[in-house]
Amino acid sequence: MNLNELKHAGLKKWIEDAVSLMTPESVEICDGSKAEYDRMIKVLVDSGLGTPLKARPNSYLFHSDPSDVARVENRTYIASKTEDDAGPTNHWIDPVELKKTMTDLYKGCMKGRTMYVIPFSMGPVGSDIAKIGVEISDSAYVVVNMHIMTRVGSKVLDVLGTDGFYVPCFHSIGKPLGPGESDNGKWPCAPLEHKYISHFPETREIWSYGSGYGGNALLGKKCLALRIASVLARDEGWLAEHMLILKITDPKGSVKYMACAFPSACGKTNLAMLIPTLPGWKVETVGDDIAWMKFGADGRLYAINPESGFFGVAPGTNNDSNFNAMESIKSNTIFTNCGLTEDGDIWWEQIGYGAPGKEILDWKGNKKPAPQTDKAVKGEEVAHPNARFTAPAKQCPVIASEWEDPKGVPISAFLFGGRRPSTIPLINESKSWIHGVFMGSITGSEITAAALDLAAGTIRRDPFAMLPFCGYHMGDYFKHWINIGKKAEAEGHGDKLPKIFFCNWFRKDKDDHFIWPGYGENSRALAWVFERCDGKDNCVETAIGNLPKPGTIEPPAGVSAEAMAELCSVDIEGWKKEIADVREKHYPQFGAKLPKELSEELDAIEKRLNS
Ligand code: SAT
Ligand code: MN
Repeated sequence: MNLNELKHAGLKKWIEDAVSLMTPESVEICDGSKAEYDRMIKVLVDSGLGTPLKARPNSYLFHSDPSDVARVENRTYIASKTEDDAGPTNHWIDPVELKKTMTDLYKGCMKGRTMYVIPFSMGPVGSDIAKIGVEISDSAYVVVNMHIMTRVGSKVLDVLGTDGFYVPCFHSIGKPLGPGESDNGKWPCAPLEHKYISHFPETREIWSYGSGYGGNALLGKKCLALRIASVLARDEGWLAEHMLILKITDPKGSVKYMACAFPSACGKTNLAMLIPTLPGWKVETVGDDIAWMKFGADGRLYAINPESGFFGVAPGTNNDSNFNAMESIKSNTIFTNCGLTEDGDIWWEQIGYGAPGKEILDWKGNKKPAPQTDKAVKGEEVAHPNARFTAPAKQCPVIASEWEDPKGVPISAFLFGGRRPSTIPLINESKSWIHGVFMGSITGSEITAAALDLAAGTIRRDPFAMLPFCGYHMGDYFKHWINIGKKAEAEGHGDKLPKIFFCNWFRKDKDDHFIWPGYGENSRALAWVFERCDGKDNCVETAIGNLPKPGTIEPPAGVSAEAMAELCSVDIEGWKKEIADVREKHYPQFGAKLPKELSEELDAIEKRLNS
């Protein structure tokens, strides 16, 4: 398709303006076909950026520049009209000033390159929960990743019609080519101080410059599906959340869906694809990272996974930690910053086996002796710790049959969780919707070894696991969650709201050993949640919420009855410290925007703990 065939006048004008500004050598409108994917892969292999993997059909390895290996949070901006709307947890630049700076960077930035126009749908094409974006990018690597992670192509333009709404997304790697110049195997990007990942919430625009990696460049994911979508959700009365969606079936064949939020590195993808150890139970995957939820006519909250692929962290993934992920990446997968073995396969730390052969190529392209075991050596990693796989969701052996249902799946429970070596019980049901919002708002992980400038034992709070992904003031975001509950209650659907839980798979004993085995054994806590949702009398009311009644969760092998009791009890002294930490360090940052319902909740828990 060429530009003149575009039926959407606004879109055509937007592209034409971008062409005049960025001056690419050519423009291609992506149709999302397999032929297009193959052609892009050829471009990438020919330019020396992609390596075909002998061991995995239709799979490729990329090595990025060492300066371009992860999301750059300190170069990520929420450029709302006022700084107060971005809130204390986001970086803010005045939108007029930021657009000026970035327009200067965009001038001529695509010289010598092709401008790809990528129309994509977040969510099944045509679903009324889905949204459309159009990304302009000068990276073929972005095109192939977007093909996997989103629904790309002509069918999206059909839904857009002549005047439909789309989120315009600019992306440039910021590395124009001179005459005759090519990338020659070197990952193109701009230096850190020129990188910008910018969001303009009022005008629903995304402008990204200088990075080709992950969430900085695949703009459907965190930029659109979370930061911009969270603003749309606030304005339109729905929820855009950093949550996996799982389907769970009990031994009698009855089904529930749960949406779960965890900060990074707490095993979200693993939980989404968990293999239950509890006999007769089944877990299937609807999504592993993002959930968009709207109320249905029946008053229940329906969720879709806006993505169509997994962009998962590779190191640590193995047949024990996540068998289904390993199965999902056997073919048709893009790997980034993994090691390359002599027999043409990828390798990473904790993949479950040592590397075959004598030598291995690390993620920086250096030859090293092949590691005999899969243990990580800090600073000497073969794969970068944020190495990733991009794999089609449909390749997951336990993908739920309804994962692309345009109306979504009805959510029965929300789970929040983090890495908390002490205090927080295995599983705890909130007493009310607002108490659940309180739980979400204090989510966080404990720093175990001293990291960055935080002392060991400090809790790094990541409310709702949304801290880097909320496109507006977090205090207003808490209020939005409270309002969702109030609205359902006002409409007589309060009883249909999902129940809210807090879980913790990471409790440790005094010798620093995990008390709970995690992984497949987490199905025991999920089964308890399932039964709570059915109103089963399996809990005891406590000061902090409803905890499992003794005997309702059978301890897995290796967990003593005493340990189980500890996991399911209230640590009064620990909780008093928790409350003090929230009161003194966490909540004050939200200032006047902290909803009074949350400070009241804090007072109420404290009072119960003291009585
Ligand atoms: O790079 S992504 O933003 O897609 C993944 C992540 O950092 O969570
Ligand atoms: Mn994520």
